[in-house]
Amino acid sequence: MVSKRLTAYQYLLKDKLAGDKNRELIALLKDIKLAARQVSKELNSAGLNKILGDHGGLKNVHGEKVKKLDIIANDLFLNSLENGGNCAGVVSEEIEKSLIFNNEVSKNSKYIILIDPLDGSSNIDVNVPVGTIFSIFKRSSMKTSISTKGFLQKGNKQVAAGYIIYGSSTIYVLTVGKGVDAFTLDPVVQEFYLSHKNIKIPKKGRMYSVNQGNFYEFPRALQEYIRWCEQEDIKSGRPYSLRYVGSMVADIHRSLLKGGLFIYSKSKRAPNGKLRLMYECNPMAFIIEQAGGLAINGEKRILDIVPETIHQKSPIFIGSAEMVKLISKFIKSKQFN
Ligand code: FBP
Repeated sequence: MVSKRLTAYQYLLKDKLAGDKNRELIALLKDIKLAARQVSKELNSAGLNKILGDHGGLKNVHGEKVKKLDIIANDLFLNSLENGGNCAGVVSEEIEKSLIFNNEVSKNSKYIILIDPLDGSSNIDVNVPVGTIFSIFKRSSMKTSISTKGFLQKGNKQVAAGYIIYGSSTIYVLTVGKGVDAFTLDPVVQEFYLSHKNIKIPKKGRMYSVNQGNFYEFPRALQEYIRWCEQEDIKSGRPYSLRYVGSMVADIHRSLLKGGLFIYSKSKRAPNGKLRLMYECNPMAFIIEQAGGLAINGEKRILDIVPETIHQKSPIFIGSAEMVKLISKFIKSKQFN
């Protein structure tokens, strides 16, 4: 019996990105899938190949220790994107400056990409799901060569965004602005097949996700929201369950499928939070909004933030629409600084 499953490529070609004008974007997404398969393979046997642990004492532009697998993932994505010839430049969490591809093919590409090659670094060595997050824009002009400024576009200008979660399965979640679909990697055929079509995030959930270890650093509005989640109230289904993996991709993926609210707030130690607007918050906000959820920074819609720098941070409250609306009420009515 021949399987009628559709690969990610076939599904996009037939459905979400039908038509010749999208061929270059489909090809760019293929380059991303190639690197994702390579990263998945490296992660699956990392313990056997001495690639766990820190990369010497190296620190990235955020002052965070860099893992060997951060570098391996970064190299695999850059290699596939540069040699694929379907993107003109990249901003990566692991590189301080933007990288412009000047080879004959790439320089005429109309797309640029911002990427977190391996999200959830603190979980890499302990076999807890980690991921890759990416955000794709069109170049603001084909007449001029691109510069770092060309990457500083509002999130509502994204043409595609996605993540790959390397967990018990390797799953690739994608939006091209027409809803959200997910594709699961068949490890034998090494192909991503459509497994979840037109995903809708539940309007309401019973799980909240926050690093509660920072509780006393949080604004009072958030402290009060967390206390509210813990209180017993049959009618509203409280107490809610606290679920925090510590990999944004894993915490967002659970919220997308089961409903819930993911929070990485500002705090006394981190006045702008920790997560990066351009390659963590923006792509996740585009995906969750396309699935029917919401994403704010505490004051405004993440996708409406005007970016100033490529590695800037932003607080984020993202997930089921009713839960984001409620925490937004807490923030408006209580002290949030
Ligand atoms: P990177 O690993 O890409 O730097 O990502 C940041 C991250 O690991 C997120 O995945 C996660 O949500 C958050 O940091 C966890 O931070 P903390 O340990 O402060 O709770």
